[in-house]
Amino acid sequence: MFDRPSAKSSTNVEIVVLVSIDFNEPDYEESLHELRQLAITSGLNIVGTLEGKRSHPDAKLFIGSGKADELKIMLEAVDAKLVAFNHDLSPSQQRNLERFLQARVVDRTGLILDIFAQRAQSFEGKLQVELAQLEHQSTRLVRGWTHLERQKGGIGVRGGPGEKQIELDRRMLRVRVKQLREKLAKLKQQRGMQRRARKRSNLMTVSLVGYTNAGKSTLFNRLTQSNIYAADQLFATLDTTSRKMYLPESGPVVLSDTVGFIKHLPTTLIEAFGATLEEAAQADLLLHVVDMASTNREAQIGQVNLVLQEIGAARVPQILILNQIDRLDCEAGFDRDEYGRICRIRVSAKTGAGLEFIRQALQEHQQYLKELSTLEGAYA
Ligand SMILES: Nc1nc2c(ncn2[C@@H]2O[C@H](COP(=O)(O)OP(=O)(O)OP(=O)(O)O)[C@@H](O)[C@H]2O)c(=O)[nH]1
Ligand SMILES: [Mg+2]
Repeated sequence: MFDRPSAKSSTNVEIVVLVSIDFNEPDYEESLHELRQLAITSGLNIVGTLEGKRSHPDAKLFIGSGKADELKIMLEAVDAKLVAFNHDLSPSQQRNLERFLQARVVDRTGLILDIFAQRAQSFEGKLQVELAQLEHQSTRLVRGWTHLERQKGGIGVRGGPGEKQIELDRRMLRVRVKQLREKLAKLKQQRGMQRRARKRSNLMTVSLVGYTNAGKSTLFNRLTQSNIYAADQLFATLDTTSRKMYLPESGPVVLSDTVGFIKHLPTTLIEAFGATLEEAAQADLLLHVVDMASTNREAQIGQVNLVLQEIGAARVPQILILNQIDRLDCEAGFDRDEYGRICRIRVSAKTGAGLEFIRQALQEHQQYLKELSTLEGAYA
């Protein structure tokens, strides 16, 4: 993986310069902060950040020729061979920049895909990431790779599982994409079968959804007494885990933890992760976990709802879980909506405060579903 000595710092970590342009967006600072986290999570060492303001991207070099000159000087000064943009670049912008800078350029999507490639654990997860990487890259294959000497890479930050593909022609790429799609379709079928079996057994299914790093896995562990990986990093979870959770009065429900969302979650990823994300679309109830202490929480809630819409989960009933209240001066508790249903719960997955309200809400929802099916039965 680490095969380019020129682009490493003394600690053997690849160094990167970040580029972020303010197009007058309200959450610009947050998105730059997020880019930093993405780069760090991806294992890169940030040695500089170039910022600028523009009204719109430059068609050829995205940042314009003046800024590109500045960037080139900066790269030479710190001897960096990798640049990460806080934006999505067109294939030709990426190509032009790489030629001009004599460095590799990744965009925001490329960085996210690189993290996913490093994190993928399950067979299905790996296939999904490879598909997303190939789809992101397929439009970029025409680039003249010779201008970057004989460096490897180009898919992801330093070449992920798809690295070998860059050498292949488009036709082989298409064959691989087709293969991956077929394999994933099979896995999707299996998932569907498992889901139907669960439905037959009448177990209520609940999915944890939310912005990355909100605390979904920590909450999942608490509620199901499990010990899955939770960490202070973006996209700690990629694979869906489902466990039974026992409610004191009404017995088991199935709780699923899954991949977190982020602003501009690449559409290639949403497509590739379709089967995993479908878990949420098919659930009886969503627990939308929010980091209540984040200054950007309203925007994050909006982003998550957008993705839910895209994956067809917008109509699944949702309870907002305002997590991490221990970081604020806030009491655990809940609110009900105009129909008397619990719609918002304030908890701390870390201390366990308020978890009884989640159990109560699940119990009430289960009761509600039972009444609904009795009613449907009566009118059938
Ligand atoms: N203070 C505090 N920290 C929390 C709480 N819940 C989670 N965390 C921390 O937040 C970080 C992220 O938690 P995770 O459970 O991995 O978050 P996630 O939503 O599963 O994140 P991804 O899988 O990366 O999308 C970890 O360092 C947790 O320890 C909480 O209630 N209070
Ligand atoms: Mg997680």
